[in-house]
Amino acid sequence: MLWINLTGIVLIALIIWWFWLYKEQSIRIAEGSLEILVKDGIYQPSHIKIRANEERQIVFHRADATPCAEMISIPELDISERLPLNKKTVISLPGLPAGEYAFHCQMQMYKGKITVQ
Ligand SMILES: [Cu+2]
Repeated sequence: MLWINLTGIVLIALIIWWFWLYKEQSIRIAEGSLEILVKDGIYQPSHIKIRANEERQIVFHRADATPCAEMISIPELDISERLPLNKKTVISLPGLPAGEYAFHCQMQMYKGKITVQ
């Protein structure tokens, strides 16, 4: 019985740890540009942070041949771009007001978000 409880505690700790780690994967673009890899159904990194009112560039590197990965759009910014396979596509962001801006492929299977602070 004690053993089962211990296992449960370890499992819960692992889950908490995983979620904590997962959240920490957001990346801040301090200046210039950042590359995002488009592969295996996820953007890596998928959550980026930038400061408000500063221009930044995001370089999308598409390494997934499925049609799903072909487009990138940021609806709030009216940005929609085709990503050629195995090439890098630069998306320039203007200085933005604080907020959250989602980006995704046309089917919304790839998902990411930009937090502007
Ligand atoms: Cu898709």
